[in-house]
Amino acid sequence: MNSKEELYLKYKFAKQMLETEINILIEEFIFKYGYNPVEHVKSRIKSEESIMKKLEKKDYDKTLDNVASHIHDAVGVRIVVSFLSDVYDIVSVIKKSKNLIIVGQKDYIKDPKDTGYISYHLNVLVPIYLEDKTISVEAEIQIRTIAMDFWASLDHKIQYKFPKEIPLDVKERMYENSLIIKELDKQMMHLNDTVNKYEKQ
Ligand code: 0O2
Repeated sequence: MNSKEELYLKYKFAKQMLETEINILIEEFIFKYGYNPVEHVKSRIKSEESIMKKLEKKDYDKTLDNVASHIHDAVGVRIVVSFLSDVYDIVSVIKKSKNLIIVGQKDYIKDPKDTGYISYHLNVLVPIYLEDKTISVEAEIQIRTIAMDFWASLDHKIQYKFPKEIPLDVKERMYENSLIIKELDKQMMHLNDTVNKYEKQ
């Protein structure tokens, strides 16, 4: 296996490649449809501390081999869009990319997690063209609306605040709020569709 430095260099290259590919796909979409569905795009390489915590949670030894085989989101990109339908438009654009290979997908919009977490995840292989060979690095793309992102940010903060056990009332209220978020996203999408029809008249 590579050294830690080599592994992180691969993650760095994969993040750069993925950012470029996603920016191109979004710009092409805007050119084609005359509409920008994207609010913002954020990318990151998972910190060593978070990677180690995740291995521990999954019951794996903290080895580089295990990082390479069991951490699927060391490189991550989050695309935040305006409306629910935009999530699926962006998913379909990414799936059509000739440069990315889809190796997994999780539709937590159709099947939210028990916590209430709603989002769409795509796992992709990103090609990296080195001097003497081409390698692939896995990355996770999270696509969600602003409302889903709002919920996930607070949930993330709560998880940090209560690393051992989240109080039951907090858990329950977050779950109830996720239902509100889901309904709000539907309402906003329908309202936006209605407004678009007015524009066309
Ligand atoms: P962080 O700090 O955001 O990076 P697998 O990929 O199948 O081996 P994993 O990684 O649990 O297992 O898969 P999954 O379900 O796709 O979750 C990966 C990431 O989704 C998480 O990464 C979070 O970013 C996000 N996520 C999943 N569930 C929740 C949730 O209940 N609340 C929030 N706020 N985010 C969630 P990390 O490494 O757990 O966290």
